[in-house]
Amino acid sequence: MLIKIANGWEIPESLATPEDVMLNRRAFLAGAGSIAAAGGLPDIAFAAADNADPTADLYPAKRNPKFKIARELTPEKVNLTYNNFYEFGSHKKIYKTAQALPIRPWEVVFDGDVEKPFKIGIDELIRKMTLQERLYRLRCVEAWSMTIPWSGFPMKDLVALAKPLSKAKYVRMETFKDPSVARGQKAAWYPWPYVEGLTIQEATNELAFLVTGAYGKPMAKQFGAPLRLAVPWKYGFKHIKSIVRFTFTDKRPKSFWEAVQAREYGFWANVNPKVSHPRWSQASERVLGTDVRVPTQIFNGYGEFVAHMYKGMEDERSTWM
Ligand SMILES: Nc1nc2c(c(=O)[nH]1)N[C@H]1C(S)=C(S)[C@@H](COP(=O)(O)O)O[C@H]1N2
Ligand SMILES: [Mo]
Repeated sequence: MLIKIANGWEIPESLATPEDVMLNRRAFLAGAGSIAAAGGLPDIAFAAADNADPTADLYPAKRNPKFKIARELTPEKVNLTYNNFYEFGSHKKIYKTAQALPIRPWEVVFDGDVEKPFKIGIDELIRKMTLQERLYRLRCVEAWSMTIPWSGFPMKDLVALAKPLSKAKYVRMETFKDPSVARGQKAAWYPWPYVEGLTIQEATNELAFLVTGAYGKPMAKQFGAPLRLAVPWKYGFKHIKSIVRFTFTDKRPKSFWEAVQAREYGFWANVNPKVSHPRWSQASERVLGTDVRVPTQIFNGYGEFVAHMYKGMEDERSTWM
């Protein structure tokens, strides 16, 4: 187990099944002030992931039991209607505007320090990989969290496909850029497109995961379809959405948020409850879909997988920002 079952808010992983999500959703929707009670959600929130998706037959993917969690899954409806995706607005209710994103055809470019640069269609890429499901927690730098059943494949499999040269030390990832569908990209004060980066060591860590689906089906556009990153020991902003390019490089990439405000959002962004954001504490987090706050954990509770990568850097504030 990653987390000892010690507190009342922790439940056994065996309860965190899709059925449980259904039960939770019912309980949540029955609760006072729920969105549904306020008049129902437009069906468009679920426009996700219907049978029209060319990879729909690959879901649900087999769950990998190695990645256990001790929290309930966030109800799908909560997750589908509370998102950060600045391309579609700087607020959390972007699920409707995000439906404008065309996710087929979708090409992904591999370039930089690789044996041979190439481009591949998303369906061909997904079918080269073996999909699995992992239950991961997500801790946003804004001090809220969710638990999500992602489907996808290990990033190390994608790195192997890319065949980086030994001089590559980092992988830089880029989101699509198309202000005609993503109106947020008309905001010229942001350095579009969204960019994120990892070291090659991080990208090939077994936790680093490329997400293609969620809740047992191809993922919804608001989650970052058709390809999004999950690095659960890092703050949410590292989880770049709707990726179109992987560039291997010997230079540390400057990420979108680092370019906006380097003092607040650094390259490493490893979760640490003891290192405050310059404007708020990171000691605890609001669990979306519930009314509880829980203590935040070092590396978001994933230290056993990742702490070794940061040996000797523990005292550097920048490791945590
Ligand atoms: N392209 C892109 N990726 C992004 C963002 C964004 O604005 N644009 N927001 C990030 C932030 S701050 C978080 S917390 C997560 C949110 O993912 P979710 O909406 O699926 O919860 O996506 C990350 N990936
Ligand atoms: Mo975030």
